[in-house]
Amino acid sequence: MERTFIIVKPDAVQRGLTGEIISRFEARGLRIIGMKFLQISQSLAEKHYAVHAGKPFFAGLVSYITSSPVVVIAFEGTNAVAAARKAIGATKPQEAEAGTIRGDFALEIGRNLVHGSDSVENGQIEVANFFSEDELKSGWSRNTDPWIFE
Ligand code: DAT
Ligand code: MG
Repeated sequence: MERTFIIVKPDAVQRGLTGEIISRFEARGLRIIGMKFLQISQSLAEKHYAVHAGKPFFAGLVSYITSSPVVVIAFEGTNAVAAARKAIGATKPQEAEAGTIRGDFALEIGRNLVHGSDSVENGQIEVANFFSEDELKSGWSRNTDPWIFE
């Protein structure tokens, strides 16, 4: 089953939007396989955002993501990566459609509330960066699964 990695970012936790954001993915049908509340270290932030190292916004991005606790979640489901990205909306909140998390709750790129993996490969890598395999309940089943997965 495809996996994706979500961060409910510091601004979302501080603003009391944690439940709202998790519920968007849960209601879509994605199945939680791991979830933790933690403050991301400098080194883990730099690893997670390594693709952006050297860009002008990198220092601010690392400082923001490490500034306060976050909720990290591993989800699995059919097309989990694309489904979560659709629910999140465009990187720049002013371009995000209404009905998406960023389109409904955010205004600025540096306070865009939520991270979601951008490819199936990165989904695997990011889940592994934040969770050990024994912290994941991969493949557990919900009684509702036959009503979500065909
Ligand atoms: P996304 O979070 O939608 O996957 P991304 O991977 O391109 O976007 O960038 C990661 C984060 O970095 C993004 O959520 C906000 C920040 N960011 C990206 N581009 C930026 C820019 N041009 N100026 C400021 N922050 C930026
Ligand atoms: Mg990204």
